[in-house]
Amino acid sequence: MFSTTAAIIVDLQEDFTTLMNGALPVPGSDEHFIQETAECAAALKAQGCRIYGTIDWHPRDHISFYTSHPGKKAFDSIEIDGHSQKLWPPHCIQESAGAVPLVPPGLCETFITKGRNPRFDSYSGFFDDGGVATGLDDILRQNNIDTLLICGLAFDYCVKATALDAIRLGYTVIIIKELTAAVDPDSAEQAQQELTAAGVCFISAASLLF
Ligand code: VGL
Ligand code: ZN
Repeated sequence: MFSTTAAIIVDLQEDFTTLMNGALPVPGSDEHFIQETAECAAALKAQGCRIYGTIDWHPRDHISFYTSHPGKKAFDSIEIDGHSQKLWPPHCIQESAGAVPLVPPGLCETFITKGRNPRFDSYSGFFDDGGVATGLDDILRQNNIDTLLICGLAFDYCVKATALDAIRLGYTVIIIKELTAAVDPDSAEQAQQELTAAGVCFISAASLLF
């Protein structure tokens, strides 16, 4: 029944979790959260839903790291090419333990990497800030996917950006709200409003599992 639906698990990686004491831990990303996500995704997969993962995959000198901007601190914001960029602690460095996805082996068909270009950030799983596609849209189209269930980290950054791009690309987008967690409650509230205005729906995990 889920033949044209895919689930996208966004950036469920060690560095974003409190469970693994990550470099940029998102509040609420504890053992229970990781387990619930794995269970829900496994149940969806058993019903024919394809599961994909995105992973943040940064070089050491990535533009989003405060360490790449002398004199700046973590969580400062700077202007880059006319947009505001938040500066993060170094996280999800390619090949490092912190970049490892916390998803059971074999659950995801593919992991789509993003944020590989040192000059551009990429909150969205579809395009980086320079407009370069990650390949996720092509993969979904090749598999006749028209509807996306989205969960993962962080709700107010990468989940939001991925969902908004998905809407622009013409997908029906449903966020599994309790299987997301936000960096900050204020930006989460704003994200919720933006997503709703864009036509994104919200659903509980329980209502997907019969
Ligand atoms: C993310 C901040 C920096 C995310 C990635 O996955 O939401 N947030 N890089
Ligand atoms: Zn990042």
